Amino acid sequence: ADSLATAHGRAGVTCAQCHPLVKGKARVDDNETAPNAACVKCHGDLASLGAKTKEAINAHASHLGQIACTVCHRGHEASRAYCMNCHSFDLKIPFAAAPAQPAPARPKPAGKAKADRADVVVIGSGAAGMVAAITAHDAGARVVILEKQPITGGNSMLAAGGMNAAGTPQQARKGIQDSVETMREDTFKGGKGLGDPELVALLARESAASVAYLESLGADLSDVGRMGGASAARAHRPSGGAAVGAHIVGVLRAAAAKRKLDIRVNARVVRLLESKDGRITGVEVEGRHRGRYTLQAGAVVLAAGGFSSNPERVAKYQPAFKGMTSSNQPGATGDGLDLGAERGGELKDMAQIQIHPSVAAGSRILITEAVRGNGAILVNKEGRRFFNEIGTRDAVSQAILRQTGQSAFMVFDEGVHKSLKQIDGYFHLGLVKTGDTPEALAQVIGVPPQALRATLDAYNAAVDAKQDGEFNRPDLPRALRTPRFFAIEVKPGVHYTMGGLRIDPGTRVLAKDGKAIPGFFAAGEVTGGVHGANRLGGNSISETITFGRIAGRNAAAAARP
Ligand code: MEZ
Repeated sequence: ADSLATAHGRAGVTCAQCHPLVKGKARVDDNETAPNAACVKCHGDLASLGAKTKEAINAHASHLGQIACTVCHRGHEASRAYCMNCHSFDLKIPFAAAPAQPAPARPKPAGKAKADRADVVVIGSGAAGMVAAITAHDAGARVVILEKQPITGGNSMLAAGGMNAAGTPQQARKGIQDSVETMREDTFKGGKGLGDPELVALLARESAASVAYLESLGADLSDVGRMGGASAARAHRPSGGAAVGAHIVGVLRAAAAKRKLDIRVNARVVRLLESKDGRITGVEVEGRHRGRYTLQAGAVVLAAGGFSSNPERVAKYQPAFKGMTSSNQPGATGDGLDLGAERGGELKDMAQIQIHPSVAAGSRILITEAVRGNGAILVNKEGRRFFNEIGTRDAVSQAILRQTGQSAFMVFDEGVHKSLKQIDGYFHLGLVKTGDTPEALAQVIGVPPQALRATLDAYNAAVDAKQDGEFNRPDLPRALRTPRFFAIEVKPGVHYTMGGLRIDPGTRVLAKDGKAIPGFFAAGEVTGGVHGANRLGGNSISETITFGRIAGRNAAAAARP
């Protein structure tokens, strides 16, 4: 039996080279800073390793950005590529299956004796948490971010299609007619009237300022596309149509690093601390190495995300979604909801769970709605269109589930491919089938060739006439005539949980009696009320930035009145 640590030992690397002693003791650090620095010193950083890697799937240059070596390469236990949480490639990683050597005695947990203090503790490091932390820091608060996963970014890291905002300079430059009122109406209507009207209005009103805020941190949100259920193109994303999430998370990581924010990964919050009079006063944490410790705080912001990666909880609220794949990162299990509910926070709309129409069949890989937004159509196994492709997600998903095999082919041409950089990634992952003609594509995917040809001819005629008589698709951005032709088989997958903790427009968490719980704020998917019964594509990142900013500002004020 061998492990990375024993192999290093054989090569003459001493324990102290990876675990240097500080005043004669090994430093207990959930971020594993020293072993990671040692990896980089000997092997180079991720960027240089990425440049050297020859394999087609280059785990050292992934969409997860600059993550620590020890996320995948474990010293005293079996290694595992983090990518494998979602992907199923045949990635070779040294010491993957080798049973680990008995680990050297673990340093004793520091325990409660060594309690920390911060002004604001933020739980979760997706966009909502990062923005709340950066905002609170900029307002003068001492902030700690706690993240249970070994990497930062949460689900925001995987966001693809864009960030909705109305009334932006980007829209004006492209001549797009939109308004805050239209975004408000679309969002409320998309959520079937179940959304909290004040929160919906706030989302729309602040959306352009949130885009400007991200730009002030260095984000590129110059491309604008249209998403399902939106009356106008308002999904902002990087130029060329690159994925919005990885870009924004990179920008937020850099902004946090510039401010030297105290970010602790591998640090799971197990309990919110409460004073006798019901104020939230901090958290109890279980660190991977540090063990249990407490962190007192003037205010806590919960930004721990939703529960789409918790199949049991999804099935409890929506038995019909039992066994469905999910597009979410593995940490989206809903622990934050439990933390908040245990302290009296009211949960609302918990049964409102969104399935996204297009997850690549047999995988967890989301095929962004932006592909349809930029012109792709959905075709069934009989080679026919069956629905308005840019309808709301609930409606499109249900339409797919009614088709043979409960799946559909997303069909597009080179014109759509060229319009959206993200599509390159689907080719890279081997998800795209190709044909020089519609008939050739039909042969490859096993649908009747004449039917697919007729479907494309009818669709192109509708685009020319600017009128989709058959399915009433409101936006027909381009005809599908430019060879080659492509298809990705898609099925609905659990994507977003609309329910969560009830908050007021100041992001204060509300108890069942409608009163705010002092010192307790929440933002992002862990909250309920913004999206009602169905979230529109592009509204999630918008929500995380807008409500993250408010939470950070108000938490800092509450902590340092
Ligand atoms: O907001 C989303 O969930 C989104 C835009 C997803 C996508 O299809 O890209």
